[in-house]
Amino acid sequence: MQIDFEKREIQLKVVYYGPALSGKTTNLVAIHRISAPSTCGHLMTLDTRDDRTLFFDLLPMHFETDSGLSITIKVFTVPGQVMHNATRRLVLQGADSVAFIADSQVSETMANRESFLDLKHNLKENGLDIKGMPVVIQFNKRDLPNVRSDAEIDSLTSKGREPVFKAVATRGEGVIETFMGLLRLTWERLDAWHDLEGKFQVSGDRLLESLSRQFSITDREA
Ligand SMILES: Nc1nc2c(ncn2[C@@H]2O[C@H](COP(=O)(O)OP(=O)(O)O)[C@@H](O)[C@H]2O)c(=O)[nH]1
Ligand SMILES: [Mg+2]
Repeated sequence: MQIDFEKREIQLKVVYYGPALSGKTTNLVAIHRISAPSTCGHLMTLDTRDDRTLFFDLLPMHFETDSGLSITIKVFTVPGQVMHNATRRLVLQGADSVAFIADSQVSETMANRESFLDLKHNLKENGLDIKGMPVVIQFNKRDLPNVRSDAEIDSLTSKGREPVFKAVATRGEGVIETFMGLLRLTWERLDAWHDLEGKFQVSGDRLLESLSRQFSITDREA
């Protein structure tokens, strides 16, 4: 995070992490589609022909709160393929929080687990600890057959520390909920460290309210 108290500016970096093809890019595409044009910059995606992210995607977002606080959020994805570990590690540098996008299909259970371990490992390599990092988990592709049951995911949710969201990213369902959940957690953590509320006179609730107005209601799930 970068803070400029005089200019009342905050810059955040959030990372969408997860196994290959779990829907990280699709989440960014949906956020971009639903966002007010004034909020979202150009979505930069670097996909290879076989539909797999080669390097990373970047979606820059910018908005102002009612109290005149200027917030820039850089949303990155990492490439899920095992071979791109160096890129994943690089993208994680300086991250303020992570959305872990899991693939709900039963066949992908192992790939999810390996990617989560890989996240832990790469955080450690960057001198970070997963316990100190705000992380939310999204179980995506809820529309497909042969996915892990709601009961199973609810049970994982109650056992884990991370907030869990269910999504169908291709339809935009659960995408904003995941993103807002991530930002809530990010703000809470940074506020605890830097007293942002005291310094900028803006509460997490007010901030999220300002942000949620940047998303068009019509495109969101009912
Ligand atoms: N059925 C279904 N397919 C999805 C969903 N989200 C993503 N996909 C598809 O999964 C494939 C990989 O998605 P992508 O976002 O490129 O994955 P990434 O490698 O994590 O960036 C694409 O063909 C998407 O259309 C979903 O919620 N449901
Ligand atoms: Mg991708």
